[in-house]
Amino acid sequence: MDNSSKFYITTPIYYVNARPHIGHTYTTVVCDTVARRQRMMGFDTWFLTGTDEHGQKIERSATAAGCSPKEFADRVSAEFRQLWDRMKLSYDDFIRTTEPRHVRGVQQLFTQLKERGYIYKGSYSGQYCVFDELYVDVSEPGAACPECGRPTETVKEENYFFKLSAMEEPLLKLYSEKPNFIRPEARRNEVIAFVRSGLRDLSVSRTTFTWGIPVPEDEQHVIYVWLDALANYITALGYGSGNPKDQVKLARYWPADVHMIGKEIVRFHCVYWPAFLLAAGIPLPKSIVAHGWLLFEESKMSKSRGNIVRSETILDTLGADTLRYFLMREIVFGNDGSFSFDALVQRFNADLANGLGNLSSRTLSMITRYFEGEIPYPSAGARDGSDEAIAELAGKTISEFHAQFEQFQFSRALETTWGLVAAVNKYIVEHEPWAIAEKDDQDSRARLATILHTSAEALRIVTALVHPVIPESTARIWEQLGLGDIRKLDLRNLAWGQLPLHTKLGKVEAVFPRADKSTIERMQQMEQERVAQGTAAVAAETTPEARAEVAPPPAPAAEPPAASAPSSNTITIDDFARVELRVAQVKVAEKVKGADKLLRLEVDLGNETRQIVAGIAKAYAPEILIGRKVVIVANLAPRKLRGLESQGMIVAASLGEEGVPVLAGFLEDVPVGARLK
Ligand code: ME8
Repeated sequence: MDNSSKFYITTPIYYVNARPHIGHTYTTVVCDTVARRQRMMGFDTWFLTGTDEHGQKIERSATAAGCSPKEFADRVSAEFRQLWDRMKLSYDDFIRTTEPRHVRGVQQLFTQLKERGYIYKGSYSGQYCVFDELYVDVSEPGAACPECGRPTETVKEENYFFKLSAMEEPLLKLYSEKPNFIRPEARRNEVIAFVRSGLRDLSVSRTTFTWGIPVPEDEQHVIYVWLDALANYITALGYGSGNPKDQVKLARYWPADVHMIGKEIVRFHCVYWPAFLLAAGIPLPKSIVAHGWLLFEESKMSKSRGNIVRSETILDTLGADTLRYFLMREIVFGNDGSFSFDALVQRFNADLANGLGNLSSRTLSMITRYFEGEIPYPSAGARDGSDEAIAELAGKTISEFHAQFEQFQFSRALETTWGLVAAVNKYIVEHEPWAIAEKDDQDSRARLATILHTSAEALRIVTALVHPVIPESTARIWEQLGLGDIRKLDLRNLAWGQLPLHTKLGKVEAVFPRADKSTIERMQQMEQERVAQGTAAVAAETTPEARAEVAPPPAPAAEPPAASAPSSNTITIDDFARVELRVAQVKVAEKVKGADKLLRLEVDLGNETRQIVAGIAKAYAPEILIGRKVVIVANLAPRKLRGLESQGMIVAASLGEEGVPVLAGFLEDVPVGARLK
């Protein structure tokens, strides 16, 4: 991180078409942790988050929910903000793209780009993915989006275009001159390869819907949602305001030090955003840092997959610090990481309840018991090598923690710190201060004082270092140590030996609750209830088409329409019982050569693996199916498609005239092999 005295960090602004889940919480918590530490390191810090509220996707979600886009956006944006407030996240500003300050700023940016000759009018005909809000390079109407596999829509419009092609060379120069502009390295390489493959001009306006920011002086057009959204990073600081007073923040904090994002929006941030800024003559952010995905049941947690976990469930049981600690410790920043309630509780018990919790309650309660609650004096004569070893390790921990944290290696920084926690817990067990306390002689008393002083000093150092990660519990430990308000701590000066002697401890009490199997069950139950409530709410609010996406009714996809039903159109329960519907998990998915509609899948049924050939290639990219649980007709007679034996059929809703398939799935976790009855 750059070492000037200001620090500006941003999260992506989240779409309001989905309620917040722990994937959004992950990015926001990482930024909150970084912002908190920067403040403790003396930086004048500005932390921005917010919501992205325009575009066709939101407009459609609102229509499906039977309300206006603004009403819809108000509701979901408030949910995000309430969650961040409940988690006591330390954001300095929350921007909504429907706010006048943002609208004004985006129009100003558009005008600036046009005046500088980077925007021109032309016509566009091609495919658009509404889900990704992205123009895609596929030619066939309805072809699958290469990013997400959903069917694209044909757009024929007169549009404004941004001269992205002119930015190819300047961007490549930027990436090579500023190797830290995109992190981590793997993402940087992907972006460079993408730009080297050639950039085409980008359509930056739409006329087929209205939920967006009007193009200045040509109000039939609304500004492309990504140009709108990306500008939030400057409009929130006052860019575009006519009033110089509003622009103080812009002068102070821009350029951003870190734009933190998930890896799926790298192209927008690392290609489009710097291109817009270069063209507008606005300084570039210092770095864009992309993290991996939080997976649940092996695939990316997202509303559309229905495999989300809500932060509220964890807040209601184990508290915000537990969730924060888990996200920062368990996920190796930059990589994908899995979430499970089991892993959460295991991590909590091992590191927080038993690790730090134990160190804190043992040390502080022994000081209370044996020294009337005052930090004792560690006399030089009573010291030995083991105390020195702890002091040395603490010093090393401080420098390693800082170095690792600065490199965004949060998990390693915490691992390092917990190395100190474990060493001190071991030191306490080995020295048995409770046994020494039984002896009355002066030497034992002095030794006891030294051991407890050493433990308390190490506890102080750990508490200070991890305050940005688990702010609430460390603030409590700090108070129990008798050190007052931890927010006043300057982390730059943290060193061994600063614990003031004879400090009177505060009231000592356990900081972390206990968790066991019943906690996991409680969380799972809460999730299921939330999902059920959510589904009921969505079902009540949405149109039949949208409902089909939430809970797709079974219909054949790979097969021709079923043989005509009996005239009454009813079957008996016995007829139905003959159809063996089972849950299976996709292990392998690949395109079938020469058949652009077919995918070859290998699915796990629990006790066997089946090959299924399914006509879903136009709606699903193979890679997004891996790990997904699907429903199959398991007792269908095998048949050959393109020379491949299909041993069953995958169940999907069939939408529209073209019969676009939407796979059947479950919102709750279901075991592989389970039978549907
Ligand atoms: O893309 N794992 O908004 P969005 C990790 N509005 N992070 C996740 C995640 C997961 N499973 N799911 C979401 C948009 N995120 C645009 C951004 S910015 C100018 C406009 C986090 O609601 C992650 O940070 O789809 C990801 O990039 C972001 O939420 C996407 O949020």
